[in-house]
Amino acid sequence: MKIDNFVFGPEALTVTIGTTVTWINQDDIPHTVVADDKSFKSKVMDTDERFSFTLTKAGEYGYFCSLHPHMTGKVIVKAG
Ligand SMILES: [Cu+2]
Repeated sequence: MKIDNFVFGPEALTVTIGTTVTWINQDDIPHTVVADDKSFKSKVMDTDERFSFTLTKAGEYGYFCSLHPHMTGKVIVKAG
């Protein structure tokens, strides 16, 4: 997953249980990745920093950037 120009790309990602998702901040300004249900939460990522999280439960995980709450994305986790 990348973060660039205030956008998470792709906006929605579908993975299977056990997948580790990595977000890379390719923007010129800091961003975070925070799940709506707080199941994952990055620190503030500067340019080229990354955050990884392994998804171990099926479901839909909406997330946003806590610095720019209009930035949102979603990870859909399906049983393998
Ligand atoms: Cu942001």
